[in-house]
Amino acid sequence: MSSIRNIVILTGAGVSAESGIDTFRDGGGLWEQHRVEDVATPEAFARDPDLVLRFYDMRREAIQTKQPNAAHRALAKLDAEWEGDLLIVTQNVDDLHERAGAKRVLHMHGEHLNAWCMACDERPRWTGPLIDRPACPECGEAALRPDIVWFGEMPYRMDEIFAALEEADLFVSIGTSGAVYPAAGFVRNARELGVETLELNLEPSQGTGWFDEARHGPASALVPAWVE
Ligand code: BJW
Repeated sequence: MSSIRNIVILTGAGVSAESGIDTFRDGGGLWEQHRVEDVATPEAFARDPDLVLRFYDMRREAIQTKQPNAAHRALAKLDAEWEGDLLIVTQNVDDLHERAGAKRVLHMHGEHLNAWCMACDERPRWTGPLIDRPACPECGEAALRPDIVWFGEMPYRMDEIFAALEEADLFVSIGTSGAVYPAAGFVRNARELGVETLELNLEPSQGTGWFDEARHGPASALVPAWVE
């Protein structure tokens, strides 16, 4: 990596799989007879808020029992030691990158441990359930929803992500199927900008052909080996 100074790392559910957090598409993405595409939408929330809130309450509770794995720890070490620019853009809504010690993390699809108040637009830290419609600690309205980017909603901080890609020398995609846009398009954006690209994934992703290099295997082995 001698000629590399600025790095953008995209992570997906595969990086947390070995911590015991289910991925979306490996097992069919089913939960209570719904595909994630049918549960994680504003329309689903309007149609059946109890179903959607239970889905997220269950997962918010579960992630708090999980621990970072060797892939999270290797990325945190790289973040601590890398002197150039580095940005971990994660599609994951868990907090395992941060709990491993990473600082330069951007959650483009939101965070389980935040709620979003639809009345006052605040995003209070939230570790408990939302199903009982608790009051927003800022404005008192019972208008909290998960702070999660659903299908059809705009992912967060896209300007910062594209600015980082423009400055990058290396783009690394870890543990993501390449099925969900705009993240799935970052490898093409990077290629167009002349950025070197590397995939680290259990198996070839949908976009694997776009990468300059692809290595396949579990993130807990591939990521530490790449970081060393
Ligand atoms: C391992 C491993 C191990 C396993 N080690 N690896 C038609 C064409 C193009 C686009 C669209 C279209 N129709 C609609 C769209 C847009 C839509 C979209 O992409 N839909 C697709 C289904 C086609 N996207 C949107 O709506 C987004 N918004 C948007 O586009 O706004 C407009 C816009 C345009 C241009 C610029 C900017 C904005 C919003 C997307 C929101 C995604 N939200 C979710 C749900 C979050 C809530 C929740 O958690 O419930 O985010 S969907 C879900 O998928 C979640 C994930 O972050 C995301 C990506 O999944 P990920 O991480 O890749 O997981 P998996 O399961 O798919 O893959 C895991 C991988 O790991 C696999 O490859 C395994 O092999 C691997 N793996 N174990 C290493 N141990």
